[in-house]
Amino acid sequence: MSDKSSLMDFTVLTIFPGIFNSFLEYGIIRRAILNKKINVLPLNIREFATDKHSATDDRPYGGGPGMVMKPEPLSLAIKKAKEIAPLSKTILLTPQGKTFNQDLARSFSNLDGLILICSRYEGPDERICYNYIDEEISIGDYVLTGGEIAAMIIIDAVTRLIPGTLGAEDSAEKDSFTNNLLDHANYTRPRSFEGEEVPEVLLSGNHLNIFKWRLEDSLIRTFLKRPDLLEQRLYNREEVEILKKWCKELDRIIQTQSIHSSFTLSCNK
Ligand code: 21W
Repeated sequence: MSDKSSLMDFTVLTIFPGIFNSFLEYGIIRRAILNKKINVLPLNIREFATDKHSATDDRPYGGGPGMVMKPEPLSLAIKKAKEIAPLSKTILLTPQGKTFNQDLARSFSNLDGLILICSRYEGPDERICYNYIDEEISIGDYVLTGGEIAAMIIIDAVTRLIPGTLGAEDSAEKDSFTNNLLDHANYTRPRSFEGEEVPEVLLSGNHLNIFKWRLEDSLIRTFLKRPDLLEQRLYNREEVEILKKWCKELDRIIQTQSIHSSFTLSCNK
């Protein structure tokens, strides 16, 4: 059952197209390409250079360190990319962009294609941004040497959200961040490893109890590791019950604790 309309085009503009080779040869990305779910085409910006040295960069007007990406090769490369994949959205990867996250990945996964422009040096001549760019995206607040890894991250995160790219039992719906909960812990054989046992409930075969244990584990882990996520979500009755149970449990611990500390204080008097 091939669905041609769902093929997503990623056209990548870069001066280092070779960086993408191994990325495209493995795992889910490789399978998505083989199954015609995605198309990834790196274009070498240098091939669109207009001067005799095929220069893609030049010195900044106003002086200063670093080089700027020349506008002419980039504009020609973008025009070519739009010819190849006319319905694509054009994205400039830049530290100044909006921070990429799972919500953006989800909205990108519904598009016909993305043209991903990888900057190098100090980035492109600003005039490229005026008429050629739909959106500027960053992958986080740290400094890279160029946009290629950012492009791979976006291709990776978006591809696995395209229906049919993950294995049958592997579903993107239960992912962390899809519902603002971290994954529960996972265990496999052996039952005993370096003196640590697999939680008993997971061996019980009781699927309701296993489901409840995993939900509770997800909530605990999110509370401990990413409490910011818990504030962004809505809770169903079952989750509220789990949270109330902790409140009671913590309350009990606190009560006992305060008795001990007042005891300590009175001893020190
Ligand atoms: C890094 C380009 C630093 C320009 C002030 C003036 C794409 C990226 C990139 C890069 C500079 C992304 C400076 C997160 C990233 C990317 C290359 C500025 C120094 N400061 N997401 N000049 N982080 N980075 N150069 O770096 O192309 S998405």
